[in-house]
Amino acid sequence: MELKIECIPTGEIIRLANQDGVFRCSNCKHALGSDGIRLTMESALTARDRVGVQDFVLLENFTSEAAFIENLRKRFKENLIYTYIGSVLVSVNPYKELEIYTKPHMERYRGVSFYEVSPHLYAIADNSYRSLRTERKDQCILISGESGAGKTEATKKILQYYAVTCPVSDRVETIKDRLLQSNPILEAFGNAKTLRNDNSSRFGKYMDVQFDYKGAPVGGHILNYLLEKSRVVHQNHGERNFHIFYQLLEGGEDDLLRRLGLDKNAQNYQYLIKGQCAKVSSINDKNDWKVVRKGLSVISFNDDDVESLLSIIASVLHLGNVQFATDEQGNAQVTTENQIKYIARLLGVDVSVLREALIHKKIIAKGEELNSPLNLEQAAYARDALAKAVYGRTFSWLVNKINRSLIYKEGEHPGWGSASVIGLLDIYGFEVFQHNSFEQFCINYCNEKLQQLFIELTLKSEQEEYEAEGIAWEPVQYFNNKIICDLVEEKHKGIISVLDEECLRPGGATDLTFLEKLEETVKNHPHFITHKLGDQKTRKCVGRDEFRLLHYAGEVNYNVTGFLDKNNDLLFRNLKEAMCNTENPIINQCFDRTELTDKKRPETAVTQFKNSLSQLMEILVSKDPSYIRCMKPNDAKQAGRFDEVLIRHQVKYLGLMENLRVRRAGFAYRRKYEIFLQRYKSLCPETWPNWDGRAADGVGMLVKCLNYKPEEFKMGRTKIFIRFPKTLFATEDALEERKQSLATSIQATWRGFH
Ligand code: AOV
Ligand code: MG
Repeated sequence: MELKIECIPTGEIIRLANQDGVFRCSNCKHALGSDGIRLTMESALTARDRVGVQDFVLLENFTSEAAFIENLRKRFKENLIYTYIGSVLVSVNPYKELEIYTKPHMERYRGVSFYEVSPHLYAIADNSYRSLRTERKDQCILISGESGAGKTEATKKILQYYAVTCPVSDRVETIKDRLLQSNPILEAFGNAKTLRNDNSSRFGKYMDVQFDYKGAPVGGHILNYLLEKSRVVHQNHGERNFHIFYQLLEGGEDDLLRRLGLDKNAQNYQYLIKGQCAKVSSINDKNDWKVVRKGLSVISFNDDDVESLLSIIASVLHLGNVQFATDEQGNAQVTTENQIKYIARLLGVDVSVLREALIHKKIIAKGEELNSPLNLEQAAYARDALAKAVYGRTFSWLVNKINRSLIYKEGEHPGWGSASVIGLLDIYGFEVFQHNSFEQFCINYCNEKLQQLFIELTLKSEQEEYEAEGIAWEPVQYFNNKIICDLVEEKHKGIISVLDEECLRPGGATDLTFLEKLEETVKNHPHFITHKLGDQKTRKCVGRDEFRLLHYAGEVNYNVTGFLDKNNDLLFRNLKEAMCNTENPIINQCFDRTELTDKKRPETAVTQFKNSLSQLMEILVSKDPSYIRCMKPNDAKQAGRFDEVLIRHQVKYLGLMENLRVRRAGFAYRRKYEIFLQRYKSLCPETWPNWDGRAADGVGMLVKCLNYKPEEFKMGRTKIFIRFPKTLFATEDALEERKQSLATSIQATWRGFH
C-alpha cells in the first residue's frame, strides 16, 4: 500500500511507503511515525530549516549573498546538490556517487512539471524534451562552470536520461547506443588529467540529439572546438597527455602492442613523462580501454579501422622518441633510426622521405624548390608539429566518423518528417593555472562568450515574459562582460586582431613584439594590465612577458611565450607532402593534396576558433535555451568539503545574485493559472473541489479568498505573478493546515486497511 502526500519542506509530491513499520518521507527522510501519517507543522519547519529552499527565489533575504551561500551549504550537506534560480539549475559537484541517477529517479521526472519534484538535471532535461514535443521548437541546454565543476558529467547524465526515457524502436536502439558510446571515445582522445580535473575536457563539444515526430532519438551530430593539441607534446607538472595513450599501453593486448612496436611502460615515452604522473588513482586505464574498444565497434569501426587508428596513436608515441644530433655543419640528423622505421610503417609512408622531411624545410622560391637543412631546434619543432598535426586531425576525423554513424536520414522511414533537436553544450571550463598560455587564453575567451550569451538570454527572456504577460517591470543592474569579449575579439583593436597581425608580419615578429603591439593598441583598457599598464599595485604582479586579463570569472596572467607559434600552427611543407602520400587510410583522409597547391594562407588557430564560436552562438540563439550552472565545492576534488571562499567566488562571477535579483525584480514566483488553481483550489470553497470556469477567473476567486493584497500579485495573460515569497509561504502553510485535517481522515482510512 502506498500513499501520495506532499512534503512541505521541499514542496514535492512524495510517496509514503511503510518501511519496517515506520513511515518515512522519501524526500527529507523524516520519520512520520509508526502509527500513521502525521507530518506536523513543527517537523516540516525543522526540515525546511535543515535542507534550505529548493528555489533561491523563495529565500526571504534574497539580496544577501550570505543567505544564498548558507542555503547552498545546507543543501550540499544533505546531498541536495541541485537548487533552482527560477528555471536555471545550480549544481554543486558532490565528488562522490549519489543514488539519484537511477532508473526510478528518471521515471519520477518523466512528464512531471518542473516544480512538482525536487530540483534535478532530469527536470531540466525533461522540460526541454517536453517543450520540444509540444512547441516543436529546437532546444539547447547550456552547461557552464569552471574546470572540474561537473559539466561533462551533467551532459552524460542528460544523454542517459533521454536514452532511458524516450520511446524506442530497433533503429533507435542502435542510434541510442552510438550516442552514448560516442562519449567514452571522445573522452579517451580529447580529455586528460589536469591539475584542476582528472578528466578534463580539452576540446569543446556541442552535440545535437535529433528526435523524430514520435519523440524517439533518431540521430545526432557533434561539433568539436579547438582541441588542446599542445598537450600531445608537452604536459605541465602533475598533468597527463590524452587518456588514450595510457589506455593503449595499459590495456592493449600483447600482440597489438608488438605490432605497434610499443611496450607497456609509459616511462619509456618522452611524450608521456613531461608531467611526471602517468598513474592517477582515480583513473583505471585498463578498464577504460575496454570501454573504448567496445565503443569503437558500436560506432561501426571494423578491425582495420581500429588498427589504422591505433597505428596513428602509436606513431605519435614513437615520434616523441625521435632524437636528433648535429653534424659538422650544425645540421640536424636523426639518431633514432628504429623509431623512424616504426613511424614510417605505422603511418604508411616511405622511411627515407619521412627522415628527410623531419630534418629539412622545403622552400619554393621563384618557382624553384629548395631543400634547406634544419638545425637541432628546428628539427625538434618540426617533429612536434607533425605529432600535433597528426593527432589533431585524427581527432577531427574521429568526430566525423562518429557523426557519420549518427546520421539521421530524412525520409528513410515514411512519415518521420524532419527531426527536431536538443543541443547539449559541454565546453572546457574557465581555468587558471600558475602558468597560463595560448590555450588558456582561448578556453577563457570561449567562457566569456558563453557568459555573454547567458546574460543576454536570461535578461532578455525575463523581459520578454513580462512583456508577453503584459506586466510592467524594473530593470536590474548587472555586470555585462561584453567589454571583455570586445577586448578580445573586436576587429582591428582586439587582442586576436593584434595577434594575427603579428603572425602575418614578415620578419622580426616575436612573442614580445606582439606584447608591445598589444600595449600600444589596447592601452588603458580597464580589463587589461601589463607590467607597464594598469595601476601601480597590480602592475607589479605581471611579468615582463605576460599580460593580465580581468575576466568575468577572475584575473589571469597569460605568458605570451609560444603565442605566435601556436597561432600560426605551422607544419612544414615537406612533412605535409609526406603525409599526403600515406597508405594509412585515416591519415590519407586527414591530409588533402589541395593544401599543397593552395596559395592562400590558412586561417590562424585563434581566428578559426573565433569564427567557429561565432557560428556556435548563432546556433544557440536560434534555440530555446535552458541553463545549468555548475560549481565546484573545493579545489581538492574531495567529497563533503564546502569551501565557502571558493563558492562565494563562483556565485559572484557566475552572476547568480544578479540572476536571482532579475528573477525577483518583479515577481518571485509565477505559475500558469491552471497549475496554481489545481494546487491551491482546496483553500477556497468556490473553487473546491472543482472550478468549471476559466482558470484565470478561478485564480481570481482563490486569491480573493486568500486575502492577497493588490501589491502582492499581478494577473498576467496566462499566469499569476506573486511578488513576495512570504505570500506564497503563507499559502503553503494554509495548504498544510488543510492537509493536516485531510491526513487525519487518511489515517482513519489507513487503519481501515489493517
Ligand atoms: P567539467 O567537465 O566541468 O570540467 P567533470 O564533469 O569532468 O567537470 O567533473 C569532474 C569530476 O567531478 C568528475 O570526474 C567526477 O569525479 C566528479 N563529478 C562531477 N559531477 C558529478 C556528479 N553529479 N556526481 C558525482 N561526481 C561528479 V573541464 O572538462 O575540466 O571544464 O574542462
Ligand atoms: Mg568537461
